Amino acid sequence: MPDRVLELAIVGRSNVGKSSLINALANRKKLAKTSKTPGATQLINVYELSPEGSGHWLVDLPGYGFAKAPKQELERWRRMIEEYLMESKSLGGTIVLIDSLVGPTELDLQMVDWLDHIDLPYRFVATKSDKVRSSKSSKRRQELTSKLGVDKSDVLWVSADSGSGIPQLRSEIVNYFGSDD
Ligand SMILES: Nc1nc2c(ncn2[C@@H]2O[C@H](COP(=O)(O)OP(=O)(O)OP(=O)(O)O)[C@@H](O)[C@H]2O)c(=O)[nH]1
Ligand SMILES: [Mg+2]
Repeated sequence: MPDRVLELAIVGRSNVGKSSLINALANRKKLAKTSKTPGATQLINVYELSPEGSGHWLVDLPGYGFAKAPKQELERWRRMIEEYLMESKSLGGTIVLIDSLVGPTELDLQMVDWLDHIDLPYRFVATKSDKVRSSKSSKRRQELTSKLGVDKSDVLWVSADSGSGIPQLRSEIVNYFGSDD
């Protein structure tokens, strides 16, 4: 391990597109395992930004929510995610993913409350923007931001499939890590 590490974790409901987003950011197809079936990511996976040894880590977490797993497994994941978010000393912030089409779920709102409670900063990113028809886009964006209780400009809309919004998110991430130097 490098002497000093700074982490940025990707948080969100199972199937919201966390692992796909990491692949899009890295411009790789199969770096992080993705799946149509919720529960693809079952461990905490760490991706280091270049150069090797930079200590700048993007962290892919298992998702909360409707993963088709035995109750005991779900509970184990929940504890793993919560313990990681609470206890990692080098975690500086999170990206909270919200599905553009589904909008914030009860569990998403609970997670945000909890992040506020433990005082961990977050950035909202809405995933799968390609799935929202352009005629519905402005209404959908308004609904999503008002449910989150934030301004329009507080949510970045991205699509891992079309690549829309990815360059902006990539540059925000570079800035986040850059401010560490
Ligand atoms: N249309 C569309 N589908 C997407 C996009 N991003 C992810 N998906 C699909 O959504 C499904 C779930 O994606 P994952 O990246 O595995 O989701 P995850 O959040 O990592 O899921 P867990 O690991 O189970 O927590 C897959 O079938 C992806 O192909 C996107 O931008 N657009
Ligand atoms: Mg995943």
